[in-house]
Amino acid sequence: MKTVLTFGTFDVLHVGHLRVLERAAALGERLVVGVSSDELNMQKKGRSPVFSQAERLQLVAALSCVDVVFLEESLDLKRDYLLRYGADILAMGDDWKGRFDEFSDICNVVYFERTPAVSTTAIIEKIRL
Ligand code: C2G
Repeated sequence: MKTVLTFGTFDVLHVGHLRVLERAAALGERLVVGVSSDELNMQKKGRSPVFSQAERLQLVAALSCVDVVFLEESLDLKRDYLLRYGADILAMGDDWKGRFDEFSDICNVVYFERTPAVSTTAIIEKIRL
């Protein structure tokens, strides 16, 4: 049974998130998703997510393509997470292209094209107007 792992914040869940998760799930039999903690998001993006980590975990876990969710608490623990969940494949959007190639010694690393013209930032802006 092939396990696929992916990471992300998945704030204000949208179709770009869904597509990358569905494509990742299609690569194997079990999809594990590391959802960034609120604190990690603050470090990565300099702002708090709109939805809390508990809400984001709940939303991602409810998707039919997702089998397991866990809280990603540090960017430096990727290798530990991959080993802990027995990942055969690490799948990420291509905004991270090349950034995770160092893990190709323990799993296959694949990057998917991002869905164009949809982003959490754009949605926040649209609502704000
Ligand atoms: N994504 C996508 N198309 C979009 C928007 C997002 O394919 N229009 C993908 C991203 O490429 C990523 C996933 O959806 O693979 C989650 O996106 P984010 O929530 O923005 O994730 P990010 O904060 O970049 O976290 O350790 C790495 C991270 O935690 C990634």
